[in-house]
Amino acid sequence: MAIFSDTHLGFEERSERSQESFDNLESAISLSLAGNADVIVIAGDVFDAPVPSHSVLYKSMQSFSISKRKDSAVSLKLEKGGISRDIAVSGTPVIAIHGNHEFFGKEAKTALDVLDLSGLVIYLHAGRIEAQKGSEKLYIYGLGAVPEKRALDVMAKWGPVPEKGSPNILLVHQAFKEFMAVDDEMVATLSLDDLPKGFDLTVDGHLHWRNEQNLGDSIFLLAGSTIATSIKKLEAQKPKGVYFFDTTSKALSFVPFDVQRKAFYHKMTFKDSGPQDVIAKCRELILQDLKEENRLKPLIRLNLKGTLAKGINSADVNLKPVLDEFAQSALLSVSKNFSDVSFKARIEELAELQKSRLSIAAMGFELLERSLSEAEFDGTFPSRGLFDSLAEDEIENAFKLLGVE
Ligand SMILES: [Mn+2]
Repeated sequence: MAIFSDTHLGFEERSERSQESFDNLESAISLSLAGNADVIVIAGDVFDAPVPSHSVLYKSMQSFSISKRKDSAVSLKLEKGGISRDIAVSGTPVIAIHGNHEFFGKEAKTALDVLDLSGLVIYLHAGRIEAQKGSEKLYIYGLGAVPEKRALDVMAKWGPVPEKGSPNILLVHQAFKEFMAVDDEMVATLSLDDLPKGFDLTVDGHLHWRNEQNLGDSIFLLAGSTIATSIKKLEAQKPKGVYFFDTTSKALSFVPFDVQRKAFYHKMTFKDSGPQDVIAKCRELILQDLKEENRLKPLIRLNLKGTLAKGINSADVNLKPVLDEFAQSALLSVSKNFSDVSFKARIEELAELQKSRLSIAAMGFELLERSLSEAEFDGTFPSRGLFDSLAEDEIENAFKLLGVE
């Protein structure tokens, strides 16, 4: 079985990366066929937009049609809501669940419904597929993305029960608490502990970096995306590609794409720096990234933090000449998060902790004061008022007290 996720077809439809999502899907399917996969599964966010344009839909269908180049010996049966029906198989079947990007209400038909009707993809949601090859059976359960707030309830209500004596796979597309940073806007209700028991492998999409983890006898796999969208540190470190799950040995392996765009992420922390220091450091890192062999223009993301010299503010650091200099050789993005802004982020982080029911009061006034001193504020602001505002979840008021708006 071949596994990948988050193909985000149509990503940046109008930029110079417009072909990349399709090229990578084609690479993923080609690798799957070369690896003799009987079935291909995708864990959601097949499309980047809930309503893809006709040309995105057309190109997607073209790319998926590659799966017809090699026949698989499996027969498939869909079981959902007490009904069971055979699915006609041609080529190597592709089974997909929807992600948060392509779901917009129970009643509406999604782009995946269109692909399902065309016979290019089998769209699975809140059901299971029995895949049979000779005397061997495999069960693939799938639950498309649901709003994070409801994920825990929906999972419990659906309550998939794995089939004894056969390998069982579960496909989901949700955030899991264990993988979320405190300051992340994606709030999770599910923990790994909430996963239904007895599955040999759970595949999760959504989080675009890859990770494999053993949970007792089962494996929890973050499949990762096939394309870098927003570049996070975790994502930049690992190449994109396809996983293979051997249903007999229960072993997982990974095959990277032959050609892929490299991504570099740099968090740089400055201290009392002037614009020239910042610019020089940025150039140095970009040049270093460009020394590597890059068959496609690499993505380079610079996250600038820390403090600038007295009297210098963020706007004084003009990176336009650097961006222009490397426009032909890299896809650069820079975010300037120097002290004032990062302080705001820190307050938001504290507010987030408060929301997650770790009360501000429990964390203590002390922690807040430490955070404030790290942010190098001059100590003339009303700490206690700020503390109270945060404890009452009055974030606007907290910003006001600090003059950060
Ligand atoms: Mn996604």
